[in-house]
Amino acid sequence: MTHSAYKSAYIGIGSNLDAPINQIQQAIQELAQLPRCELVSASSLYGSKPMGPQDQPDYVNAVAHIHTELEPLTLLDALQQLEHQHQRVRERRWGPRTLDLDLLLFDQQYIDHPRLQVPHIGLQQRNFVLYPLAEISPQLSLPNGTSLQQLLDNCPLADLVQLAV
Ligand code: A4P
Ligand code: MG
Repeated sequence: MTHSAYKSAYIGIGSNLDAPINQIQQAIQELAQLPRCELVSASSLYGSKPMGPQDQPDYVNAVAHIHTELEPLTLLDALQQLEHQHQRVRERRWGPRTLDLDLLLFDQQYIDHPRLQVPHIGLQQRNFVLYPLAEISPQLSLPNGTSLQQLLDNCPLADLVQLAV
Protein backbone atom coordinates (compact mmCIF):
# COMPACT_ATOMS: atom_id res chain seq x y z
CA MET A 1 0.00 0.00 0.00
CA THR A 2 1.35 3.35 -0.94
CA HIS A 3 -0.54 5.85 1.20
CA SER A 4 -1.85 5.94 4.69
CA ALA A 5 -5.64 5.60 4.48
CA TYR A 6 -5.36 2.18 6.04
CA LYS A 7 -7.05 0.79 9.09
CA SER A 8 -5.83 -1.83 11.51
CA ALA A 9 -7.82 -5.07 11.58
CA TYR A 10 -7.44 -8.29 13.55
CA ILE A 11 -8.58 -11.62 12.09
CA GLY A 12 -9.25 -14.73 14.19
CA ILE A 13 -8.34 -17.91 12.33
CA GLY A 14 -9.62 -21.37 13.29
CA SER A 15 -9.57 -24.86 11.80
CA ASN A 16 -10.28 -28.37 12.99
CA LEU A 17 -10.46 -30.41 9.79
CA ASP A 18 -8.14 -31.53 6.98
CA ALA A 19 -4.70 -30.75 8.44
CA PRO A 20 -5.59 -27.69 10.53
CA ILE A 21 -2.00 -26.49 10.91
CA ASN A 22 -1.59 -26.35 7.14
CA GLN A 23 -4.97 -24.67 6.73
CA ILE A 24 -3.95 -21.92 9.12
CA GLN A 25 -0.46 -21.39 7.75
CA GLN A 26 -1.90 -21.17 4.25
CA ALA A 27 -4.63 -18.79 5.37
CA ILE A 28 -2.02 -16.43 6.85
CA GLN A 29 -0.20 -16.36 3.49
CA GLU A 30 -3.50 -15.70 1.72
CA LEU A 31 -4.35 -12.84 4.07
CA ALA A 32 -0.94 -11.36 3.27
CA GLN A 33 -1.85 -11.41 -0.41
CA LEU A 34 -5.30 -9.85 -0.23
CA PRO A 35 -5.63 -6.72 -2.35
CA ARG A 36 -5.17 -3.43 -0.49
CA CYS A 37 -4.10 -5.34 2.61
CA GLU A 38 -0.76 -5.88 4.23
CA LEU A 39 0.10 -8.42 6.91
CA VAL A 40 1.56 -6.73 9.98
CA SER A 41 2.01 -9.80 12.17
CA ALA A 42 0.63 -13.22 12.93
CA SER A 43 0.55 -15.05 16.24
CA SER A 44 1.85 -18.52 16.96
CA LEU A 45 -0.53 -21.37 16.41
CA TYR A 46 -2.49 -22.61 19.43
CA GLY A 47 -4.20 -25.91 20.10
CA SER A 48 -7.63 -25.62 21.74
CA LYS A 49 -10.51 -27.82 22.84
CA PRO A 50 -13.73 -27.25 20.91
CA MET A 51 -16.06 -24.62 22.22
CA GLY A 52 -19.60 -25.84 21.54
CA PRO A 53 -20.27 -29.42 20.45
CA GLN A 54 -17.59 -31.71 21.90
CA ASP A 55 -17.95 -34.47 19.30
CA GLN A 56 -15.53 -32.78 16.92
CA PRO A 57 -11.73 -32.64 16.66
CA ASP A 58 -9.61 -30.16 18.63
CA TYR A 59 -9.00 -26.81 16.98
CA VAL A 60 -5.95 -24.93 15.90
CA ASN A 61 -6.32 -21.16 16.30
CA ALA A 62 -4.27 -18.07 15.53
CA VAL A 63 -4.75 -14.33 15.08
CA ALA A 64 -3.44 -12.11 12.29
CA HIS A 65 -3.02 -8.35 12.32
CA ILE A 66 -3.42 -6.59 8.98
CA HIS A 67 -3.50 -3.06 7.67
CA THR A 68 -6.21 -2.60 5.10
CA GLU A 69 -7.72 0.02 2.83
CA LEU A 70 -10.82 -2.11 2.32
CA GLU A 71 -14.16 -1.20 3.82
CA PRO A 72 -15.25 -3.64 6.56
CA LEU A 73 -17.91 -5.42 4.46
CA THR A 74 -15.51 -5.72 1.53
CA LEU A 75 -12.96 -7.25 3.87
CA LEU A 76 -15.65 -9.67 5.13
CA ASP A 77 -16.40 -10.64 1.51
CA ALA A 78 -12.71 -11.36 0.99
CA LEU A 79 -12.52 -13.45 4.18
CA GLN A 80 -15.59 -15.46 3.20
CA GLN A 81 -14.11 -16.04 -0.24
CA LEU A 82 -10.98 -17.44 1.40
CA GLU A 83 -13.12 -19.72 3.60
CA HIS A 84 -14.85 -20.89 0.45
CA GLN A 85 -11.52 -21.60 -1.26
CA HIS A 86 -10.67 -23.84 1.67
CA GLN A 87 -13.70 -25.97 0.80
CA ARG A 88 -15.52 -24.94 3.90
CA VAL A 89 -18.97 -26.49 4.11
CA ARG A 90 -21.40 -24.91 6.57
CA GLU A 91 -23.24 -27.63 8.39
CA ARG A 92 -24.17 -26.62 11.89
CA ARG A 93 -23.40 -23.73 14.16
CA TRP A 94 -20.12 -24.17 15.99
CA GLY A 95 -19.54 -27.38 14.03
CA PRO A 96 -16.24 -28.55 12.53
CA ARG A 97 -14.68 -26.49 9.74
CA THR A 98 -11.62 -26.41 7.51
CA LEU A 99 -11.27 -22.67 7.94
CA ASP A 100 -13.07 -20.00 9.93
CA LEU A 101 -12.05 -16.37 9.58
CA ASP A 102 -13.61 -13.95 12.05
CA LEU A 103 -13.13 -10.21 11.88
CA LEU A 104 -12.34 -9.51 15.53
CA LEU A 105 -11.59 -5.78 15.49
CA PHE A 106 -11.65 -3.13 12.79
CA ASP A 107 -9.83 0.02 13.78
CA GLN A 108 -11.66 1.21 16.90
CA GLN A 109 -15.04 0.94 15.16
CA TYR A 110 -18.34 -0.52 16.28
CA ILE A 111 -20.16 -2.19 13.41
CA ASP A 112 -23.69 -3.54 13.76
CA HIS A 113 -24.78 -4.80 10.37
CA PRO A 114 -26.84 -7.93 9.58
CA ARG A 115 -23.71 -9.55 8.12
CA LEU A 116 -21.11 -8.12 10.45
CA GLN A 117 -20.82 -7.32 14.13
CA VAL A 118 -17.54 -5.82 15.30
CA PRO A 119 -15.97 -6.25 17.82
CA HIS A 120 -16.65 -9.94 17.23
CA ILE A 121 -19.31 -11.17 19.60
CA GLY A 122 -17.25 -13.93 21.24
CA LEU A 123 -14.01 -12.03 21.55
CA GLN A 124 -14.16 -11.26 25.26
CA GLN A 125 -14.68 -14.84 26.47
CA ARG A 126 -12.50 -16.86 24.13
CA ASN A 127 -9.06 -17.85 25.31
CA PHE A 128 -8.17 -19.01 21.77
CA VAL A 129 -8.70 -15.40 20.61
CA LEU A 130 -7.40 -13.37 23.56
CA TYR A 131 -4.06 -15.13 24.12
CA PRO A 132 -2.94 -15.01 20.47
CA LEU A 133 -4.07 -11.36 20.33
CA ALA A 134 -1.97 -10.58 23.40
CA GLU A 135 1.04 -12.26 21.84
CA ILE A 136 1.03 -9.85 18.87
CA SER A 137 -0.56 -6.69 20.39
CA PRO A 138 -0.30 -6.73 24.19
CA GLN A 139 -1.26 -3.04 24.49
CA LEU A 140 -4.55 -3.42 22.60
CA SER A 141 -7.83 -2.02 23.93
CA LEU A 142 -11.41 -2.49 22.76
CA PRO A 143 -13.44 0.48 21.48
CA ASN A 144 -15.19 0.62 24.88
CA GLY A 145 -11.85 1.21 26.58
CA THR A 146 -11.47 -2.26 28.14
CA SER A 147 -7.86 -3.32 27.85
CA LEU A 148 -6.88 -6.69 26.50
CA GLN A 149 -5.02 -7.20 29.77
CA GLN A 150 -8.27 -6.85 31.74
CA LEU A 151 -9.96 -9.43 29.51
CA LEU A 152 -7.06 -11.85 29.97
CA ASP A 153 -7.29 -11.47 33.74
CA ASN A 154 -10.83 -12.86 33.49
CA CYS A 155 -10.10 -15.59 30.95
CA PRO A 156 -8.11 -18.60 32.12
CA LEU A 157 -5.59 -20.17 29.77
CA ALA A 158 -7.30 -23.52 30.58
CA ASP A 159 -6.63 -26.08 27.80
CA LEU A 160 -4.99 -23.66 25.40
CA VAL A 161 -1.48 -24.70 24.30
CA GLN A 162 0.97 -22.82 22.15
CA LEU A 163 2.10 -25.18 19.39
CA ALA A 164 5.75 -25.48 18.45
CA VAL A 165 5.39 -25.20 14.66
N1 A4P B 1 -20.60 -12.39 11.04
C1 A4P B 1 -21.05 -11.42 11.88
N2 A4P B 1 -20.04 -10.78 12.45
C2 A4P B 1 -18.89 -11.35 11.97
C3 A4P B 1 -17.51 -11.10 12.21
N3 A4P B 1 -17.10 -10.14 13.05
N4 A4P B 1 -16.61 -11.87 11.54
C4 A4P B 1 -21.49 -13.27 10.29
C5 A4P B 1 -17.01 -12.85 10.70
N5 A4P B 1 -18.33 -13.14 10.43
C6 A4P B 1 -19.25 -12.38 11.06
O1 A4P B 1 -20.58 -17.13 10.61
C7 A4P B 1 -21.94 -16.81 10.50
C8 A4P B 1 -22.11 -15.40 10.01
O2 A4P B 1 -21.54 -14.51 10.93
C9 A4P B 1 -21.42 -15.05 8.70
O3 A4P B 1 -22.22 -15.30 7.61
C10 A4P B 1 -21.10 -13.54 8.85
O4 A4P B 1 -21.88 -12.74 7.99
P1 A4P B 1 -20.10 -18.53 10.12
O5 A4P B 1 -18.61 -18.49 10.16
O6 A4P B 1 -20.75 -18.88 8.86
O7 A4P B 1 -20.75 -19.52 11.19
P2 A4P B 1 -20.11 -20.13 12.46
O8 A4P B 1 -18.67 -19.78 12.50
O9 A4P B 1 -20.50 -21.56 12.54
O10 A4P B 1 -20.90 -19.41 13.60
P3 A4P B 1 -20.32 -18.39 14.56
O11 A4P B 1 -21.37 -18.06 15.56
O12 A4P B 1 -19.66 -17.28 13.80
O13 A4P B 1 -19.24 -19.28 15.26
P4 A4P B 1 -17.83 -18.77 15.68
O14 A4P B 1 -18.00 -17.74 16.70
O15 A4P B 1 -17.02 -18.47 14.49
O16 A4P B 1 -17.28 -20.06 16.39
N6 A4P B 1 -13.68 -23.87 19.33
C11 A4P B 1 -12.36 -23.60 19.34
N7 A4P B 1 -11.56 -24.13 20.28
N8 A4P B 1 -11.81 -22.77 18.38
C12 A4P B 1 -12.59 -22.18 17.42
O17 A4P B 1 -12.05 -21.44 16.58
N9 A4P B 1 -14.82 -21.84 16.52
C13 A4P B 1 -16.12 -22.04 16.53
C14 A4P B 1 -16.97 -21.24 15.66
C15 A4P B 1 -16.72 -23.01 17.47
N10 A4P B 1 -15.79 -23.60 18.41
C16 A4P B 1 -14.49 -23.30 18.39
C17 A4P B 1 -13.98 -22.42 17.41
MG1 MG C 1 -17.25 -17.64 12.06
